[in-house]
Amino acid sequence: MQPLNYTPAHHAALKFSGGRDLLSIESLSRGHIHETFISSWSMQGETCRMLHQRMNDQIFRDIPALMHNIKRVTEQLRLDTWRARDHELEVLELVATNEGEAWAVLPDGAWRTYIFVDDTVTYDHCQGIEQAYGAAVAFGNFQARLFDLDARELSETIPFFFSSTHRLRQFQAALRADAKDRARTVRPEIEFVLKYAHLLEIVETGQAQGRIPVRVIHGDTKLNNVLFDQTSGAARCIVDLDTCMPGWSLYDFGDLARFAAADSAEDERDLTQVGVNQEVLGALNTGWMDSAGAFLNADELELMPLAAAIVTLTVGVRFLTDHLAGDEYFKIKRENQNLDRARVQFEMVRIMERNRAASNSAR
Ligand code: GN1
Ligand code: MG
Repeated sequence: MQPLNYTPAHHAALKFSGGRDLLSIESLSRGHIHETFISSWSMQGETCRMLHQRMNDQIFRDIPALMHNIKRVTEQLRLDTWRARDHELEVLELVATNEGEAWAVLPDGAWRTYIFVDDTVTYDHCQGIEQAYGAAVAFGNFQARLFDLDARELSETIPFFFSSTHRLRQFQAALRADAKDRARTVRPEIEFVLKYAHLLEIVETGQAQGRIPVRVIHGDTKLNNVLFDQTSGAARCIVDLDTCMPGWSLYDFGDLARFAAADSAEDERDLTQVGVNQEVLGALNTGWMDSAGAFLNADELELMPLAAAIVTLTVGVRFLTDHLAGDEYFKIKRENQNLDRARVQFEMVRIMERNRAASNSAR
């Protein structure tokens, strides 16, 4: 009999037991979307760990499509038809349910499980240029390994997820609705979005003109989605494959720069702490060119210097939209957290655009 104090997470984990004994399970505070738990198991004297997630089906409305993408992507990563250069990335491994399914449906939602990758660490703040370079090479190689996967084989699990122009329209709709009467308190932020809105069109215009191709991308290249080896510090595995879907290569580079080159936390309240580390940005650029550089076309290369500002603004617009709508999308732990997140992104865009103007005029 199962103990009475078993939580929904215990019940979910047991769906993936595969004959092992569950030793413990605890929650892991990670990401803005799903709920994550880590469990320990024993089987014939050996112990192992697994990572379980209750998937957010309000955000990912088509769980079968989401899991199809993840299965297809991990399969392709294992093939490595492109032979990503000099790189030994480990591929995230899904654990099937005891019935052999890719996920389990329980009364509280849909759950999936991965093998926990042991002896690795993640970083919310970049530790230096070597690490930045390593992360960029890892993400660049990740895209390279997926180069031969036809993007049409994957579903767009969140419609228009990467579309910056769609994000702008969502922002305008939230502003018109002003459900929480917050618009009057965020006038400077609204002005900022309107002032820089031209950045949001660039990539999609490039696609419409046939210059910017759609590729399979990771879609959430935050530094903390790279697992680094605890001992050697090398990038070992890329996680969070939820948004692996058709998109623009530039967005992966831009999102990596947004996060890894940031001096402050994503939700820093003191804007004087916000900054863009130029050395880190340089190392990210080199790492990306040393990996993804092998397949990027001339138009993508030309837009590289703009990618970070475009994605940072897009993510900032999403945070501000959610603040206006009443924090329905991104989990918050305190009041105004999404507004603070938006402000940090906007401050970074300001800095990035200032630096770009300065380097253009120095030419
Ligand atoms: C969300 O939950 P997390 O941290 O993996 C979001 C990303 C945003 C990011 C901002 C599915 O990712 O798109 O860039 O927050 N994921 C989804 O920190 O919306
Ligand atoms: Mg994510």
